[in-house]
Amino acid sequence: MSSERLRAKAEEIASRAGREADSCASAQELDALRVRYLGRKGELTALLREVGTLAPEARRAAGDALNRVKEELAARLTVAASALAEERAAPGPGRDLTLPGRRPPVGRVHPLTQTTLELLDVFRHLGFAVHEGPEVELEYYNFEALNTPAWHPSRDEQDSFYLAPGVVLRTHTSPVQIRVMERQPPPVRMVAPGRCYRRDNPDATHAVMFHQIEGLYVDRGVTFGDLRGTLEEFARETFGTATRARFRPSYFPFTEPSAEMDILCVGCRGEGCRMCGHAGWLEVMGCGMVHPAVLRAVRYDPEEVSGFAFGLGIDRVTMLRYRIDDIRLLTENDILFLDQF
Ligand code: 2U9
Repeated sequence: MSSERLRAKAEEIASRAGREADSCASAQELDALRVRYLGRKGELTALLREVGTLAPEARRAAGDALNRVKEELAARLTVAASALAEERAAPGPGRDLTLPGRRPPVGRVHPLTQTTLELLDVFRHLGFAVHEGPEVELEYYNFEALNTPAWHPSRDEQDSFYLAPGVVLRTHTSPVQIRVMERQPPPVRMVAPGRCYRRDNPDATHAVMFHQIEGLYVDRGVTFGDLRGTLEEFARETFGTATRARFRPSYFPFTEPSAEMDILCVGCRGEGCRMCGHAGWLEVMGCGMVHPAVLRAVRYDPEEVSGFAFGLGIDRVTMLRYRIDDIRLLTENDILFLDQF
């Protein structure tokens, strides 16, 4: 086909498409027309492919001409579409403009995020800086530096997600504190929020991806008393001024001595209920004095400084606050569930 022939054919197609566009009554019809003429298998697109069959010297001019026709038709269809939309919006029979508009669905801040932001406000109020760090961590920062020796169970394949030799999805946010202490001399007073990963069998209280806030205060003369005072104030500001807390001995490789902090059950004020498993107390966080081996790992002198550290599960605090009994609800994206917050 000669280039003149091609050009004439393109014009003919475009004007036919234009006429059809004027008689389209809906956006859907217009879209169908757009596909029929300008789509990958469209009539005009097919013609453009013919340009390749022309003699080389005729190709450029013909190609430009056909592209111009194509762009003009595309513009015409866009104009037709907005004219249709305006027409649809215009007052007319059967269209009651006094009807209220359709309120666009408004999202919510996820309950986990709400809790995280509130907890971070409490810690900022208690003088803690907020630091974040990588979720994909080096084994050294996630384990070694935290006095967790190679034989420690948490280092086993089945407990942690290894991405490569020496590279693991962090199992806690403690590596962030190590990274901060490496680049900052004491005093250090910080919290590190974020996602953590552990190979776990998901059930109502365990998820392979969960959220933590861990905190640390290292300075001269920091005592367990400072730990208690700080965490009891945290509990009052988070769960209410009437909150009572207690500390039970525990064990973590990176703290010595270690403890669990419980609060009087917010459901039954200690009487015993389903929420606290009839214990009257709810375990909310673990804590302890930073192990000297950890201080040495970041070249702090345990003779000079001491520190306390703590860690809490944000998912758990969120479940306590909103009386949620299955952690999976927090990540299943069920709009009916999320709409409550
Ligand atoms: C450094 C030194 C010590 C952080 C600590 C805990 C106790 C703890 C758990 C809370 C809920 C993990 O998600 S959870 O199951 N964490 O109980 N975390 S002490 O100790 C540190 C951190 C950093 C440098």
